[in-house]
Formats: sequence, structure tokens, C-alpha cells
Amino acid sequence: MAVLLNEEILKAIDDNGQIDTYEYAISTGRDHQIVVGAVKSIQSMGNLVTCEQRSFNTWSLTDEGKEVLEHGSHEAVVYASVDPTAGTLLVDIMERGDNAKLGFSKAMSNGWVMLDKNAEGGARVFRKVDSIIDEVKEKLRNVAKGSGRISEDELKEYKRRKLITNIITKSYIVSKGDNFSTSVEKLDTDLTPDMIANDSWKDCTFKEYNFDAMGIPPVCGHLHPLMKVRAQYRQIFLEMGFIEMPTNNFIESSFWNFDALFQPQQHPARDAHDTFFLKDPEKSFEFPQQYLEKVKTVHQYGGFGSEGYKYEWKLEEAQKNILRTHTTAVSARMLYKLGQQKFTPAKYFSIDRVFRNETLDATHLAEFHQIEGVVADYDLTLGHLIGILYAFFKKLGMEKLRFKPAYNPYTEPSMEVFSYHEGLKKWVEVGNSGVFRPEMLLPMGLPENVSVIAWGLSVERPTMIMYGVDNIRELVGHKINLERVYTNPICRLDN
Ligand code: FB9
Repeated sequence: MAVLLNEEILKAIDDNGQIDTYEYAISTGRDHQIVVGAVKSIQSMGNLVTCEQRSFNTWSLTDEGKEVLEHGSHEAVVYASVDPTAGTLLVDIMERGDNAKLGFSKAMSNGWVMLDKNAEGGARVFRKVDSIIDEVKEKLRNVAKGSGRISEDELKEYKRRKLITNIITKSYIVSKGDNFSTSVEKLDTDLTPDMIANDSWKDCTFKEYNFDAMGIPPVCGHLHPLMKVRAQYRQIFLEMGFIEMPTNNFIESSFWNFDALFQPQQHPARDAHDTFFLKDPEKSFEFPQQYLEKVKTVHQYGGFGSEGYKYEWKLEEAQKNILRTHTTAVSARMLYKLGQQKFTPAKYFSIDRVFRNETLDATHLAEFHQIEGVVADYDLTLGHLIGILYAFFKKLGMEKLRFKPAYNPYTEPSMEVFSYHEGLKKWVEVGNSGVFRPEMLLPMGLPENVSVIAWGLSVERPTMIMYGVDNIRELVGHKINLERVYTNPICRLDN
């Protein structure tokens, strides 16, 4: 079969001087990739042909378009579902989903059906014509074949209905090579022990090794783009001498997630609109008692020069278990440990999932991966924070930074970080940062001349930008196209 196709292609080249693989596939009703494979196999037989690649726009059916090609347009399906004599209740048609709604509207505008709103038993749909021609289905068949008439307006209409999509097709102009021939000698590809033993190999013509041939991709696992980006961020922190914090606890007490960070118990971020609270186990009970008392005191009365928040701090509020809203909760645990021993400067980082009960949209889900860098040392200032942000983002290929004053409950001063993205030709918010407040650090036992600078960003946002993903549901979730996960090349953060 393969030899037959090869010889057909060679004959077509002989008759016409050259062929275009895409046009040849369309004219012979063959799959274009099969034709390209045959040309590649002819190429491997020596210099029979020469190939020149060309790219052009073509239309291809979407999954919905293929469904219409198989089952008919949504309007034709609705027409077929209407009982030709008794009609069909509108609700029975509409309950079949969005396609039925669209199909009914189109069937009405095509004059295929009519609606009797006063029919007995409820609004009822009747056929207006005895038969229909499903033009959409026929036109999509032409698109699938790559031939046949279809107007620009129809193409725009079908694209708007997400039945077709525009793709870049690569084809090959195949011409005669120096050793052109219309017959292909079947080349041997295997040298067997028998052939050596009985000398039959001497009468064989072996196919040349094609050292440029791509090997068969091994069946293996694939890293999700998010995990590829996460690994790159992790590598950057490790290169900068940071130690990874243990983030293997999605569940956290409100104490470590909020109170330890000097975030007041009445802060809006602590209510159920922004935070996921657990029913079971509802509360945590094990806290370092002396530290807890210091946290309670600093919230109620202040200290270390702070006035505090002047409210009655409640243990039961701090005991509530939640899905952590930031990995800064882990930073709090680590800094507390640091404060409980003889102080030595430290550089920590974390990259893991956090959860926020927020309004979902095209770029935000109820969870994301937060990245956080923390540096604890004597007498660190905002200048040190700005310096390390330049060093960090330079490793991501971002050297043009701007800083904008911001507010965080646990850092003062705080800054939003912006970088000019050469690809997007605009300033992009790339993170948030700040200097942890004394009201957070001193109850932990850290020396008064120790300050801690920190910054945070996400994994999803840079991944979406680098992989050209507009809707986060194309990146994570049950609807993603796994083929994109398998085939996506690694996108380097620093290029
Ligand atoms: O990641 C973000 N933006 C970003 C990062 C890198 C990037 O690289 C591209 C290759 C070029 C592009 C964009 N942001 C933070 C900024 C925005 O996307 C923002 O809209 C969304 N933010 C998330 C929070 O949203 C609820 C990103 C997430 C975020 C924000 C703040 C922190 C962490 C993550 C923090 C912090 C912090 C502050 C002080 C001390 C300790 C931690």
C-alpha cells in the first residue's frame, strides 16, 4: 500500500513537474499527513525528489463542528426532534441544553419551525416545512474536505458559532530530484542472521539510515507547564542560597495564617467570603502558649512602640482551621522557630498551593501556587528588599522594575512590583513585597535589630503569560487539553 502511494505520487510529479502535498491530498481524498509521510519515505530513498515547505491559512472543524458534520446542525437536530404531526413542547426541546436553544433560534429564523405559545399544555413547536436542507452541515463538509464553495460571510458565521477555526497548514512543494524515477525499488530495512548465513544480503538494496529521523517518542509521564515553571523558580531560589520551607500542610490554623502575622481578627480577609473554613477538624488546640499570649497582647494592647488594635482578641477565633490563604503562614512558623534559638541570618522560600474563597474569573481560581522569598538579617532596610528583588527578577529575565507603595496587614512598608514585559509591550504586575512589622517579629523572639524582608508572586500568572494561555481553565482543571501538556516545550523564565 505504501509503495503504491509512493509510486502514485512519483507519477503525479512526473506528469505535472511537481505537486503540492496539501492540494494532492485534497484532490485524491487522502489524509495530508499520510501524503507527507509518503514523501518523507521517498526522500529517504536517495535524491529522487526535492521538497520545499510552504505555510498557509486554512480552516479546520472544531470539535463542535465535527459533531455537526456527524449529527447535523443544531437547527437541523431541533427540526428533526419536532413531531411532524403533534409538534413538540418547547420545554422538551430546550431541556436538551445550550445547543438546542441555539438550534431552535436558528430553525425559527430559517422558517423551518413555528411556535404556538397558546397551545394546550404549554408552548409547542410545530414544523412549518415538510423537509429541510441542512446547508451548515454541507458547507462544513466542504471545509473538512478543503474544497467546495463557501462564502466569506459563511466562514465568519461558522467561526462566530465556533464550528470552524483558522489554522496554519504546512505543506510541501515536491519536485524531481537528481535521481528521479517513477518506480521505487522496495528497499530492505532489516539485515537478518539468515541473510548473512546464506549470503542473500549480497543481492539486497538496503535503505540508507536516516540519522535525522526523529525517534519514536517514548511513552512516559509529562510535567504540567505549571510544574515546569515551579521547578524553574525553585532552581532560582536554590541558586540564590535560599532554603525551601516545609509547605506540606494545606490546612492551617487561623493563628498561624493570620494572628501570628499581626492580622486583626476582624480583618475582612478572615471572613468566609475570602477564606475556606474547615468543619472537621474545626479547630486547632496546640499552640506555643507563651508565644500565643504575646500575640494576644500585641493585638490587644500593642507593645514595642505599637498601639496594637485595641480589641478583645479571642482564642476561639485563632483556633479556627482553614485552607491556608498564603504560604506566609509557613514563613511565620519558620520565623518563630528562628526566634526561639540563637539568631543566625536566614534565607527561606516556599512554592505551594494556597486557597482563597474569591470570585472566579478567566484568570483567577479558588486556588493558586504562591511563591514567597524571605530574608532575615540584622538591620535590613527597604533598600535591601529592592536590591534582592532586582537580583531575583533579573534571573527571570526582568530587569526593568518599578515599585508602587502598597498595603499588607503584616508588612510595613509594602510595595507592589512591576516589570516591563518586552513581549507584551506593557508594564506587568509581577508581585508584592514588604518588610515584616515589629508587631509580628518581636513576639516571635527575634532580636530587635533583626528585620525580615519578603516578597511574593504566583506560578499561574507567569505560566499563563509564557504559554500564551488567556483563560486559566485552559491551564488547570478537568477541561484542559492534555495534548498541550504532552507537547508543550519548556518555556524558560529567563529568555
Ligand atoms: O505573580 C504575579 N504576577 C506575575 C509574576 C511573574 C510574571 O512573570 C512573567 C513571565 C513574565 C508575570 C506576572 N502576581 C502576583 C501579580 C498579579 O498577577 C496579581 O494580579 C495576582 N497575584 C496573586 C494574588 O492574587 C490574589 C499574584 C499572586 C500573589 C500576589 C501577592 C503575593 C503572592 C502572590 C504576595 C506576597 C507577599 C507580600 C509581602 C510579604 C510576603 C509575601
